Amino acid sequence: MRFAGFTVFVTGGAGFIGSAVIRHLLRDTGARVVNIDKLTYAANLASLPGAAANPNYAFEHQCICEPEALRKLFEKYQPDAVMNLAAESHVDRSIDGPAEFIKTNIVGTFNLLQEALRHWRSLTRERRAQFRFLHISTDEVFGSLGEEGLFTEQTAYAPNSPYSASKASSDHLVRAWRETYELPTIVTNCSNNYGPYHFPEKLIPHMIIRGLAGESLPVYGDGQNIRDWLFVEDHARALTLVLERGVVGETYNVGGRNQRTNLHVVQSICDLLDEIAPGQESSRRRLISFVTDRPGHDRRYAIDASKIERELDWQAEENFETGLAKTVRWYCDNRHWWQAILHRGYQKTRIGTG
Ligand code: NAD
Ligand code: TDX
Repeated sequence: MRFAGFTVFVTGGAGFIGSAVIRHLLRDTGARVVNIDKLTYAANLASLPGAAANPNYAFEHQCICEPEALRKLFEKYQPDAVMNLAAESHVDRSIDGPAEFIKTNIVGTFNLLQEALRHWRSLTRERRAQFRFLHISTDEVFGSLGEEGLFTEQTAYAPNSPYSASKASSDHLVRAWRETYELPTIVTNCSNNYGPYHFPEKLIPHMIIRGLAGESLPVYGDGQNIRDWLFVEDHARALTLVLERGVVGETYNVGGRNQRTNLHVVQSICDLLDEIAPGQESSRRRLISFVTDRPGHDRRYAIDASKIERELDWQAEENFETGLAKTVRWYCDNRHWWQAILHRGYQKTRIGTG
């Protein structure tokens, strides 16, 4: 069985992508998983149903900005790999309050690298050769594309938001720890994820939840910004493949080849909601309203995923239409999951206008 006898640290495992990675590891592999999470506003242990009772799972309520406590976790669990998904992840929040992004995304990654390095140096030669530090990054580090072209692993970094600048910084640290100290690191850069258990501040769940309530659907700017959508479970599979077979020191772009304008995404959600959850007197498309643009709003992201497809034999299984239909249905069938977030005080109001 894959990863049998392996202990994997997943930081940010109570978040959207981290929880998908843990569900996949526990369901499909023999890995022992340690979820290290600070439990910020974006975390939700309800995204890991059944995990607490699984003998291959442990949870550590821990911030990655605390090096001594991290050191104790490395000593306690003696991991074979670290998958770093702990981050502040929302661009609009980074516009209003960049400090947490600098702390977690840059300083937190630095601490994790330092403690991973200390641990790695203590291992036997054989275990040192197997050890991996997989850092999960974003295509936003590459900046914005014009009408043509795709991001490749060779594209130069040009981050435009406090969020993407903090991610770019952490990617550079990870590279430097490989080049300078020989820590076996790999970086992945993926496009916009979507799917079940996505925190309601992000475009797709935001529109589903507001659409269900018959509320206005705020599209930033002219709605012609393009994102390249990746179903979160396809991403989780890609990450464990990179962990298993990726080449140390390399970077891998992960994307689903699903470029869509934001307006198209929101219109598709309206049409799916009309079908799955009828009840509005006319099409929910009438709820769409164009609002003030996001400052520094990147126009287009698009990933060339041919390296991971070719070298690691990974393919996205969902296209945007099948993945979006599954996602809308999931939010309709699992209202308790997101209603609990609203009850905890999450406001669906506009932020990040500068
Ligand atoms: P998320 O916001 O849903 O979850 C982040 C998790 O990290 C939360 O559980 C939170 O509690 C935890 N966390 C935050 N600060 C922490 C700290 N200081 N110490 C420990 N835990 C902390 O994020 P996500 O969407 O799951 O993103 C995961 C990673 O993937 C991030 O690095 C993000 O930059 C990257 N990424 C996300 C997307 C996307 O579309 N969601 C796309 C590309 C890259
Ligand atoms: O209400 C909205 N209206 C709107 O038009 C919201 C919340 C968003 N948008 C637009 C802005 C973007 O063009 O939709 C697009 C997607 O927005 P977000 O969901 O905020 O995602 P994005 O800014 O593209 O970043 C996401 O993908 C890359 C993740 O949040 C990042 O963590 C990841 O790195």
